[in-house]
This record gives sequence, structure tokens and C-alpha cells, in this order.
Amino acid sequence: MRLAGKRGKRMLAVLLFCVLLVGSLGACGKGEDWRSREVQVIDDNYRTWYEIFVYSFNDSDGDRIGDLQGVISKLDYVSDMGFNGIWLMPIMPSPSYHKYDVTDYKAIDPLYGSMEDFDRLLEECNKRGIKLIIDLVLNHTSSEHPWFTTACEYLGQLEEGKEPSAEECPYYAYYNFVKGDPSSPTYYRVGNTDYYYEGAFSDRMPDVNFDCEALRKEFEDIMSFWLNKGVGGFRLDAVKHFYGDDTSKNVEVLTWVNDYVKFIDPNAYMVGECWDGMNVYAQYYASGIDSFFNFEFADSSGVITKTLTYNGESNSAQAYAKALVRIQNAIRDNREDGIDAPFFVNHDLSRAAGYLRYDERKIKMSAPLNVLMSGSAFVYYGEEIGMTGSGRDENKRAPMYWSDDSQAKGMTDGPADMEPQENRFVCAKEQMKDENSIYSFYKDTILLRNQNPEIARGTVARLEEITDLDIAAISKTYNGSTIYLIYNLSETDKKEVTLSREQYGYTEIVGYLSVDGEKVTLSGDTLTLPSYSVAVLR
Ligand SMILES: [Ca+2]
Ligand SMILES: [Ca+2]
Repeated sequence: MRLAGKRGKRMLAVLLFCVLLVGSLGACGKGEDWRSREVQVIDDNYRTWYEIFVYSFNDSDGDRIGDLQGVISKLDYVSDMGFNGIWLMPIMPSPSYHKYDVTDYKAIDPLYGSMEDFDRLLEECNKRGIKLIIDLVLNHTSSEHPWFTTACEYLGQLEEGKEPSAEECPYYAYYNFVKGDPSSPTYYRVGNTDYYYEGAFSDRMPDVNFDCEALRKEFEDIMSFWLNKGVGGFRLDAVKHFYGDDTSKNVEVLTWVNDYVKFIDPNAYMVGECWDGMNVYAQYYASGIDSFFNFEFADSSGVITKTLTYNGESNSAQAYAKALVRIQNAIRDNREDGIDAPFFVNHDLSRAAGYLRYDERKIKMSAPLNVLMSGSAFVYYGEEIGMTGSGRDENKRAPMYWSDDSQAKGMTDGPADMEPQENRFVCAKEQMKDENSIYSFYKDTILLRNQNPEIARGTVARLEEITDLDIAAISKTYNGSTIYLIYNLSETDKKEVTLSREQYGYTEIVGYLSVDGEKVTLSGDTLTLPSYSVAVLR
């Protein structure tokens, strides 16, 4: 609707006045829903990412294996939840269901579709402001990769007494071959020869040799291939294993990767998997790679689970707030602009519903403890509906539970060796209709993050005057603007927290989460927080 002329302008002014009036009433807590506030999504690398295992996500052609067209048709689901980044687990041709052993780094596995499908996926992501990153497995190839099979054939044909040469077969230098049995559990024999190769993960995954310049050139070519297509960056697999556990050599490899990728696309985003404690993975930030996954907070024994399920001062809400500051400092000690990459569950870890004992309140509360962290937050598909999955890896990668009708369109069968999984919470279709579901709680959490740019980008400080062990009280400051996040992590008790408006310079609650749907209120300087709730003050 367009308003014209003087009269129009006056009407506009009246209208604006009304909007401001309603807005300020809402600000005083007179009933306006915080959810109607505007989002302020910034196009940078502090995003909210959704991790997708394509195989089990959504099928488009009826073979009951997920595929790229299936992902495309669920982009609105992903975007509607508030995610603005997607990490696709490996999509390149591979003999395994998980595809972490690649046979061709510049193609799409035919099970998942074609390169045209992938181009369309990129296009559809762009339309929605979603940055797409793909898994890049540099540590090893498939044992069926032509580089490896050619090298093995060469060694098999080598004349007795002759030394192998990279001039005769360049691929020989791509891997870590040794002559004679090294008596190591991670070395495997090449056919009937005297040669052995390194396979840190399995005999099907020969480790590459990063000392080889020609191999690095191949990887540069591969990275530029995907970046030139418009991929937003990479999730870098197994970076701790490039050179065994040698941190300085691994950091050197990552420095090379980072320099090359940022030269092609300065805005590209990369996140590395250095599966280790904070003291180790924080050192990897020296490479310049934007992020490393925060294994300190994740999984059944990380900070998030301890905060929710363990007792004692060292697992209290206070301890959670201290841990937020500790991880921030550890990263900044290694690089000032490093971006934390918090996550709770991924494809290698048990799903949270099991170890949180299907306690819906705890499952909900794990969302803000992860997603409201500073940095680039990651959520594994299915966590937003409390899916089940533990034990063998296949169980952790079960079919996305879209519908309780397993024959419904899009449903997949999951990996062949998966044990039957019984989901205890209702399917996505049902949860989307229920404003009290785990799904809705996740969606609200991401909305809060998208409305307040300080949540992802802010520097964290603890409000030390709040000493209640059940309360985590922090500030986040970004671009000169400070907000406050107050978490009540008591499983049972409503809490009152007094915070001087004058001292802290806030005026209102701009949003909150509460697992039971009970309101968070502010009266004078006193904030009332129901059990398991978080308030954002501005
Ligand atoms: Ca399919
Ligand atoms: Ca290696």
C-alpha cells in the first residue's frame, strides 16, 4: 500500500505514533509478545548452522535414500527455524554410506544426485540467505580413489630390488608408504608386496602425505573448484590427524588451507574438527581457520550436560558462566578474531535425548545452553525434535523423523547397519503445530539469537555480584552495545534476581525462554525467572 500526498504523510505520522506507543507499552511488559520483534540477521560468519546427513534427511525420488533434491525441498523448514547456515556431511562419490572416504573430490555421489542438483541447491540457499558449507576430508582418501589404486598397482609391479620413485608414479608420493612391516596397528600391507601404507582410521582410508607438494596442488585445485561454484566454505574433517598428533605440523597444514581459501574467497567460512579438549583445539586457532568445534561443551560429559544433570558447585550455572569466559579467553589467546563453534551433538556422538533420559525440560534447556553461546552455533538435524540414537554410528545417523508414517513422502530408511530406532517424542510434523514442543523451543531460541546480534558476536563477561549458584548472569558486548543474559538453571525453583537498571543501563526484557511456558517478568530492578528459563535484557 502506498500513501500519497500531504494527507498520506499525516496518516503515516499518526500510524507511526501508534506503532511507537504500542511498542513502548510492550517494552513495559504489557503483553506484547517478544517474538514479534524484528530480527537483525547480519551477513557474516557468526551464523546458526544446521548439520545435515543427506543420506538420512529427505528423499526426493522414492529410493528411500536422502538426496540433494530432498534437501532443497526442506530448505524452507531449515530457514523457517531461523538457521542461516547449512553444513552438509560428505556429498562426494564414496563406497561407504557415510562418505568420509572419497573417490572423486570434484563430483557428487550419484546416490545423492547430480552436479546440476548441487548447483540448484546453492542457488536456493542463496535466495534464503543460507550459507552452505561442505565437508572436506583432507586427511585420507578412499582406498578406491584412483590416486591410491594407481600407486598400489605401481608398487605391485615394481621390479625386485628397485626403489619406488615419485617421478615414475607421482601418486606414490601422495600417501605414507613404507617398505617393510612397521608393526603398527595403523599400517596395512599393499597386496603381497613389501610395502605398507598408513590408515589411521581404517584400511579403507589411506592417510595422505602433506609433505607432497603435488598433493597440495591437487587439494588447492579441489578447494577452488567448490569455492568457484559458490560454496560458502568447508567443514574440515579430522584436522588433528594430518600429522598424527603433531599440533605445530597440523597448524602449518591448516595455515596453508586457510591462506589458499581466503585468497579465493575472503568471506569463506571454515570450521575444523579437532576432536580434543579446549587446551589442544584452542591452539589450532593460530592457523587462521575461523572456527574449531567446541568439544569442551558438547556430548554426554561436556559442560552443557554437566550443567543440566550433575550436581555440585563445579557443575552449577555459575560454573557454566565461568566456562563461557574461559573458552573465550582460550581462543583469544591464540587469535583475537577466532570464532567459537559451539555444538551439543553431531553425527559421531549419541543424541542428547538418551543421556538426558528423555527429560523434555532438560532437552529443551540444552538448546539455549548451546545456541545462545557466542560464535557460530551448530545444531545436528533431528536434535530439534529430540530424536533417539546411540550405540553404533549408524544409530546416530537415523532417518529424520518427519512423519510418524514411515511410508510418507521424503522418509528414508537410514544406513543398512542401523538398529531400529524408537523416537520417544512425536514427529516434526506434529511438533511444528505445538507451541510447547521441543521444536518450538529450538525455534524460539534461534529467534532470540537472530533478534539480538550481540548473542552471537558479543564479548562475554560474568556479572560477579550475582552469586546464586543456579544463576548464570552474563553480559555480551558487541559494537559498543551491551545486553544481559540471565539463566535460571535450577531444575525446580523459581528465582528472583535483582539487577540495578541504573548500574547496568538496561530498560527492559527483550525476549525470554521458559521451558514450562511460564512468563519471565521484570518489576523495578527485580527479575523473576521460572525454573529453567533465560531472559535477555537490553
Ligand atoms: Ca533418493
Ligand atoms: Ca594423517
